[in-house]
Amino acid sequence: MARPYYVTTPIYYVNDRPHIGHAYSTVAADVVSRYQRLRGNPTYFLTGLDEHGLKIERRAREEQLAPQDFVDRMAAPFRSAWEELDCAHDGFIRTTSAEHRQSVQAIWKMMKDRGDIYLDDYEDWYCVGCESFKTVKELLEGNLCAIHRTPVERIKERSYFFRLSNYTKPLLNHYEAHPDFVQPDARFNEVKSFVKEGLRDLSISRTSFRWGVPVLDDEEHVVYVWLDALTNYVSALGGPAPEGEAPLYDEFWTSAQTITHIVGKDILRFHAVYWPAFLLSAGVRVPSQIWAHGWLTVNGEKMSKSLGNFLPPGPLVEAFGADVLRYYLMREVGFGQDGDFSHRNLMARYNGELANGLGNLMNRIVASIVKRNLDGRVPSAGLDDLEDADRDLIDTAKAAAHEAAQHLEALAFHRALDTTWELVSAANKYVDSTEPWRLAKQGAKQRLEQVCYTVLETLRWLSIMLFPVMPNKCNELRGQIGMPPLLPTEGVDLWPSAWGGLRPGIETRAATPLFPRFDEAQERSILERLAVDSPGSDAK
Ligand code: ME8
Repeated sequence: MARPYYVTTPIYYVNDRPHIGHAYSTVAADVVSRYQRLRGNPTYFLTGLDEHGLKIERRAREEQLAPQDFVDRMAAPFRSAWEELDCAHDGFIRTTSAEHRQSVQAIWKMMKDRGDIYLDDYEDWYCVGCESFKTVKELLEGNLCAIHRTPVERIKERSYFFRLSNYTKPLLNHYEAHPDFVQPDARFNEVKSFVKEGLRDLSISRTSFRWGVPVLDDEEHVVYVWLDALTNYVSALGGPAPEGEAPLYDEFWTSAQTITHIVGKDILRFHAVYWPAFLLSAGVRVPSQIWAHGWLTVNGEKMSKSLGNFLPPGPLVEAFGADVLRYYLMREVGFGQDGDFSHRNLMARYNGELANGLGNLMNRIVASIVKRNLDGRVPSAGLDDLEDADRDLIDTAKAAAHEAAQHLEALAFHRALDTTWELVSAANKYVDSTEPWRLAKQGAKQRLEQVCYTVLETLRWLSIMLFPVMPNKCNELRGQIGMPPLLPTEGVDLWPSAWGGLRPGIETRAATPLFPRFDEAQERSILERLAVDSPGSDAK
């Protein structure tokens, strides 16, 4: 049965270049989409750019460019960053596209027809950094935005309002009926408390600048940038549209099994309160889940314009390769928790887990034992001759695959990798205890074959379990054990469950180590190239 899965990232503001925080959300969404595809589910992965609003208009002016020229120029680095990181999105939405503009106007009309939009005077505080209105309660002393620590602006103008206050109850009902609507749970509680206090109507248009989608039938106004931006999730699929008119929208929105919006915790309120309220008003289906991940610091420090320490992903990909960076991002910090990106921890995990763990397992068996003693071929091994140690490793593999799948379904990437690494360690221990080199020396051929087969088949399982996170390394690994690259196919579940898929007799192809270990001199030179100072300097 087809279970269409739709996963999205936030659409990033194009006022700056992509950094490791953006990469974090985008890699997570790519891992989800690759996992769903492996399970045979029709999957659509959307990312894109938020190109309207006062913040962008001002940045364009600073650069002395027309806003459209500015956003066109800024879109390229985002596209290439995701390409470099192997984030294989199906759609890349830009809010300045004509299709998007039509969708925003269509949603506006649906909300208006419902009687939820009215014109009034507006006077309040506004933070351009957040592109959001602020109540006095939310401000720091001196009228500073609590997030950006910059002065908010007083706005007094005629504005269209959305009757958000009418949606307090419907939203609370929706939360009650969908206990997983927001993840993690602690964040969901914050959202519920905020809504329970009662919602104020929301200003959804501006007249004091032009860079946005014009309001239908009143071109003096442009649509509030968050209503514009949130609509991207449906506009990218051709919606909202009557059934049959937009096949992607029918499949991945209206009748999708799961719609997951991955966002940072900074923009949870927009996604968990405003967006479902807009959709309820427009009579459009609400997404299944908003997953708010935590905030990354870099080497112990907040990334900020004033510190000039926005970390771009490009040089890291150059130094370590995309797969290693993806692995580190998914492994280091529990998804949902705040955490730190540390060059030194990346290096430690590379050497400890990838080179010494998985890479070593590969080398010991494929490049060494199988090549030297078994003519480089996958041996045959009967299930009848299994010993306890073999059975234990097979059981560990089965349990790990089952658990890792559950964790990936729940976007607990770090847990999926923990579980998978328990299998890597168990396999290395198995090699230590069965001592295949001794079996070879003793001429215990049958036992040697059994041991090698068990490890090779474990490696095949690992090549699937790790594929969502490290697609290239997994295909390299598969090549070395004589398997073709993984080709996810709709309707075919490729997740490992039956032992013995590796066919005896096929030729292994030991090649360069998957994860060559960095010695101290190499470590130093990489860190120098990445402009990270001497040891310990990033532990602040
Ligand atoms: O908010 N740690 O765009 P934005 C983790 N255009 N994630 C981070 C991060 C960090 N230090 N910094 C950024 C916007 N992110 C709106 C979104 S959606 C309809 C409109 C990630 O360019 C995280 O996902 O400010 C965060 O929510 C997003 O980038 C903010 O990107």
